[in-house]
Amino acid sequence: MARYSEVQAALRDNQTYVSGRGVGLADFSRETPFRPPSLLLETDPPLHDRTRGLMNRIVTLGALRAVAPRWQAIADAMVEQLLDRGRFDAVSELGTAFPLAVFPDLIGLQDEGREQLIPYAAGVFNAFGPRNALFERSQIAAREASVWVAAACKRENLKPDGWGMQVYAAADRGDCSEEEAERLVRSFLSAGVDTTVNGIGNLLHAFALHPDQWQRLHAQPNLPPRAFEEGLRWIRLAVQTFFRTTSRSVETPEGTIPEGSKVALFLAAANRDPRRWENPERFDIGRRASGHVGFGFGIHQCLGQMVARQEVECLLRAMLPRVSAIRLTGTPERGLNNTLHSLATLPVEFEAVKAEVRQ
Ligand code: OVV
Repeated sequence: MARYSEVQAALRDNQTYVSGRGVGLADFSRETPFRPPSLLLETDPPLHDRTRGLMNRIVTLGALRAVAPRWQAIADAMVEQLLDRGRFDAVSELGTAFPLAVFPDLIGLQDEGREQLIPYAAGVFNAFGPRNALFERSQIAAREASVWVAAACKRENLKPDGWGMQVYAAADRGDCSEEEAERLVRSFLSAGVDTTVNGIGNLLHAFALHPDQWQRLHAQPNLPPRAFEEGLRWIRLAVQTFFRTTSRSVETPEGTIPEGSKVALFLAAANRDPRRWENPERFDIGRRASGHVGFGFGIHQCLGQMVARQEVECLLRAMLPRVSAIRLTGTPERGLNNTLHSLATLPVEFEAVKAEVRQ
C-alpha cells in the first residue's frame, strides 16, 4: 500500500494488520525472527500497551526539556566549528556527530564504543527487508557492534541517571521483567540513532537543494511548527517502509488480501501521495504538513519522535543565526539500506551570516 488513505487506514486497524508477526518482510509465524522480537515494534496489544505505557512514562517532554540547554550548547559549538572549517561532510560531521553527542548520554550508555550504534542500526534496518546481499553484508559488518549493544543494554553497564536505568527501575516496580527491561533498552538503541542520523542528513540536503526555503525560514522570528512538519514530510523520513501481516482475509476495492499476507506500507510514498498533498514533490515550508506518516500513525507511532524533534530543533536554532546558506560542494551519495532512506555523504559548505546582521 502506497496511498496515504490506505496506509493510514491499515495503521489504524492494528487488529487486522498486526505487528506481532514482524514488521519486515519475514512472517514470524513461519520464520524464526533474526533476533528476539522487539517488545514495542513487533508486538500487538495487550503486551504492546503494557510496554509502550512503561516507555511513555520515561520518554517525556519534561525529561527532554531538562537536557535541552546542554543539547543547544553542543549544537551551537558544532555549528561554530563547522563554519570555521569550510567544506565538510554533513552526514558524518553533523548528521552523525550530533546525535552521537547527545543520545547515548540521554540513555546513560557507557562511554567506550558508542560509534558501534551506527553499524548496529544499519544491520537492524536491513533485516526488515529481504535476505539479500545487503542484509548478509550488514550482518557481518555488525557482528562486533551487536555484541557491544547486547552488553550496553545490561543493567550493570548503564549509568544511574539515564533512560536505560529508568527501564530497570520500572522492572524493579514490577512493571516488566528484568529480561523485558533489557530488550526495551535495546529498542532505544535500535530505533534511536540511525533514524535521526538519516533524518538530519536528509533535512540538510533538502535545504541545500532549496535555498529559497532556507531563506524563508531565516525570515521567520521563531521556528514555525509548519516548516518543521513539512521538512519531515518532504525528506522521505528515514523509515521508507514497514510491513504488517493480515490476521484475517481482507476485502479491498482492488481484491482480496488473504489471511497471513505480508503487506508493505510505503510511508514515504504516502507522504507524497498527490491524492492527499497538493504538489507533493514541492518542498514548501508554508504548507500544512501535519498528518504526515513519517513517524507512522496509530498505536505504534514513533515513541522517540520528541527526541528527534528536539535534536532537529537544537540544530536549526544553532544554524539559523549563523548560516545564511547551505551550499552543496559535491554530489551527495546515497547509502544503501533495505529500509532507511539513507545518505552516505553530503559534501557541503556553510555560508556565514555577516557579522553585522548577527544578533
Ligand atoms: C522503530 C524501530 C526500529 C527498529 C527497532 C525498533 C524500533 C525496536 O523496538 O527494537
